[in-house]
Order: sequence, then C-alpha cells, then structure tokens
Amino acid sequence: MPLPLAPPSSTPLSNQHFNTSISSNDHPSYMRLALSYAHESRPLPTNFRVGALLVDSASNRILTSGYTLELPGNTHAEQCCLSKYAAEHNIPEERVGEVLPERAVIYTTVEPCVKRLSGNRSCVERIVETRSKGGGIRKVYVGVKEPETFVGDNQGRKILEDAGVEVVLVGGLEEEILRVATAGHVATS
Ligand code: HJL
Ligand code: ZN
Repeated sequence: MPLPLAPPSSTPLSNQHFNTSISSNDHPSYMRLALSYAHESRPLPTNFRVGALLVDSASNRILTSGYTLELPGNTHAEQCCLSKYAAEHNIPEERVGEVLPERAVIYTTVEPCVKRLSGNRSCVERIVETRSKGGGIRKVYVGVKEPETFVGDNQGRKILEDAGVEVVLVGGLEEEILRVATAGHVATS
C-alpha cells in the first residue's frame, strides 16, 4: 500500500528518506510537492520563493527537499537539497556527486539560477559539478523559467543541457508557482 505524502511543516524531511504515493513518472505530482515546500519559504522582495526535491528516479525515493532560505544564510532551494544530502553523507557539498545515486533528478519550481545578484555560487554550477565524476544529477524538472526580475534572461536551461543535464519543463502549475515565488515582491504598477 502506498504511504501518504509527507506534508512539509508537520513532517520535516531533514534526515529521512521516504517513499510517497507518487508514481515515478507522475512529474506534475512531484512538482506540486516541490511547490508545497516553496510555501515554507519566507517572502522577500530580493529573491524568489522556490521549492525543490532531490529524487532517486530509479527507486522513486525522495532523498531530500529544499526551499529558498531553508538553510542558514542566503540559500537557494536546489542548493539546500544538495547541501542537506551531502551533510547526511558527511561529505562537503562540493563532493555530493560522489554519493548521489546513479539516477538522481531534481524537481524545482523555478529554473535553476546561473547568476545571483549576491555573487554566490549558482545552482546550475552546483548541479553541473555533481557530474564531474560521470554520475550526478542527470535530469532537472522545472516548473517555470526564471522571471527576468533580477538577472534578466536566465540561461539555466541551456547551460545545463550543454553540460549533459536534461531539462524538462513540467507545465500546469505556472500561475501558482509564480504567485508563490513573487509573494514578497513590491508591485510596480
Ligand atoms: C532558484 C531559488 C531562488 C532563485 N532561483 N532557482 N531557486 N531564490 O531558491 C533566482 C534569483 C536570485 C537573485 C538574487 N532565485 O538569491 O535570480 O541574493 O535570487 O543570491 O539573483 O540573488 P541571491
Ligand atoms: Zn539558485
């Protein structure tokens, strides 16, 4: 019997791996779960509220979840996923590719960033780095392209694809993803 989904606030995922009742090819449901994590993020005018999941697509297990500013400091959702998984394996985030399962994928409500106004390392760089030893993240499921608010036209998709990471747009939740992502932004008109 499938286990129930773990809702973000009542069941923190920090150190547990869990199965869900989502079937492995049900990408919209995984994206909806990622979106539920985006809701956990504090609204701010200076970034987007994003939710992400690191999933082992071979075993259909969620390895970690993440959302913007979940970890201390100015942290992004995808970064939190990788960082938490690395911490669970007692390895620095830069080496997380060494402990990821062969078919690891990321679901993220907003396209991974290439450039950050803060100058911090981008999520695209972190994802590509996981592939340095041949394994690593092989696919990224994206809910929306990054809006041009902060850094203009984000080339995340192209750079990931050039590095051999497949990028799949999962449509259907764009409106809600953008509403959540921009909740702390100041209206311009
Ligand atoms: C993604 C996130 C997040 C963004 N994008 N994919 N996941 N916050 O968790 C992208 C946006 C940057 C701004 C500001 N946001 O966040 O371009 O301060 O948030 O480094 O460029 O940069 P900082
Ligand atoms: Zn990022």
